Amino acid sequence: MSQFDRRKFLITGAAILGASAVAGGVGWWYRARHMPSTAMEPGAHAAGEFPNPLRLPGSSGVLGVLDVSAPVTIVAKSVQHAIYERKSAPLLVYEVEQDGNYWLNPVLRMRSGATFRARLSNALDESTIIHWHGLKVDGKNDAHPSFAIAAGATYDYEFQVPNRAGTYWYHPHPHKLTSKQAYLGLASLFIVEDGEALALQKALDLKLGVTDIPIVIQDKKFDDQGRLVYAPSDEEKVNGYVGDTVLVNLTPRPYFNAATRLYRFRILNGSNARTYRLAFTRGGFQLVYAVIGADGGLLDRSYHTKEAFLAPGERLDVLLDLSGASVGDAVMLQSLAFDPMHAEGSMAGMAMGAGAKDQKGEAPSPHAGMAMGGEPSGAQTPHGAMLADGAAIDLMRINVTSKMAYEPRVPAVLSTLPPVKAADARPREFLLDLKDGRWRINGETFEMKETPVTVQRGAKEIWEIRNDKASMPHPMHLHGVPFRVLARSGSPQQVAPGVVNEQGLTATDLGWKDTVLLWPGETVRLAVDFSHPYPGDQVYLFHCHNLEHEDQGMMINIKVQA
Ligand SMILES: [Cu+2]
Repeated sequence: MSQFDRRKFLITGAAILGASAVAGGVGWWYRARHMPSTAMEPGAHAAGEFPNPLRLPGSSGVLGVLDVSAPVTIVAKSVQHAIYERKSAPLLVYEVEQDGNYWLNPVLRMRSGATFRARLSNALDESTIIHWHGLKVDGKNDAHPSFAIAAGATYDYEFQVPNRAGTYWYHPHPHKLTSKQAYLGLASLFIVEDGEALALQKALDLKLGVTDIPIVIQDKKFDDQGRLVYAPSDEEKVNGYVGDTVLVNLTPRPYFNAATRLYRFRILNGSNARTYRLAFTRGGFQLVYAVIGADGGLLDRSYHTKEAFLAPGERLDVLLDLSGASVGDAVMLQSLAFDPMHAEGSMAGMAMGAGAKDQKGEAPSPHAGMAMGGEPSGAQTPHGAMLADGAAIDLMRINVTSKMAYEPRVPAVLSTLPPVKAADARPREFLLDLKDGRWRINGETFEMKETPVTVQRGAKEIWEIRNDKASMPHPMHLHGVPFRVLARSGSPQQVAPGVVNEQGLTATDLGWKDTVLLWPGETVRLAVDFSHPYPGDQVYLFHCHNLEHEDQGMMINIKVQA
């Protein structure tokens, strides 16, 4: 079956599930639908293929939860750490020490409205700066690359966090070094809590790191010594750098042992360039799951779906109900196969896209690290196997290992989102395209001191972003100013199974957003409100979160004029 046929096949019979708001949640398990033949059956994989316990956020150590009510010093440095095949190798981390305890890439946690104070100490051998992805801050705290500090220097952050509860994250942002530093390890979550979030945790009996599980998905390449390899070719700088080994919470081929109850997964796509088409599957069936939040916290209600695309930088907050499962069952968190659309007419992307489209695909890679058919497309393991962008990947095996009585009671109303007032908003258009091997925004590539867009403070704008037909997917991220996605049009067919409303939005587009994916030929409309409390002009960034694209200059300054 050709890729095109498969695309058609995948959407046959797809229903819009999101329109049904369901209180409770009993029965999601049984409303699973049979998967297309192109998807793998998790039952076909022995538990032994997922031998590594998922790294969970504890009270310290790697991804440990760190409450940041008091000032912290965050040291960006290289450490020796074993990720791949238990081989100790260099890893870049954000390290925090308190009272003799150490956190590496801590999951920072704080209350909405509190003040965050942190000193970044740069112990790398090159410049860096931290960006607090999704947080509403002034320009000085936002990590514009002009604030990057040299090796050995420090930078002090202090800002009130006005954001509502949500799963935000942090990563480096020095110009032309972001992709490498993030890839080599520098990234983690920043969880903001408020009364509403705590009430939901209580209603669902959720505990962070136990039943409320952060899931950071990143694809990497390792060499034979277990060292991370970041060496994009010129072609990979245009297409994005994809790895052959997919890590969840820095764990390759992880398993998670679950009880017969409901789990929350806060999923971050922390990959440089790979998009995932997320599904939970069991024995050849796609399970229905509930999307309760996206980039900027809870949605108004839960939206049921069987799949959702998640592009680099985006978050998806989901509930999976295992209360109907039996001990011995296994569920796979997967990325289903999709057309990566790297070569929609662009010469530069042609090699990769042609490869993906040539896959005959009846039996795509059963799990990360296995060979894919088709042309070479960038990711090559030490053993010569490849994992093309868009390949089917088994991300994590969830083993149901214990029984418990649990009656899920998901509130019918999760939150209240203000209606989007777009009537008198000022329209502004953006075009994403490729010229001479460089991705551009309205014909521009990044110039540190130039501000191609000036917006008045307090302005309400409608941004209409169009991705050229001859293009590839671009997850566009706006700093400092969250937005709402109003509509998506011109979408490729493969988006259809995840669409939840008449505006063409998918569950990933709902609620407050800071990053939005544009497929080739698509147009999205955003409502952006440039009201803020900070004195003076603020300079923010608008860029592609395919980090190779960003570092190659697919980024512009947005000046918010006081
Ligand atoms: Cu891009």
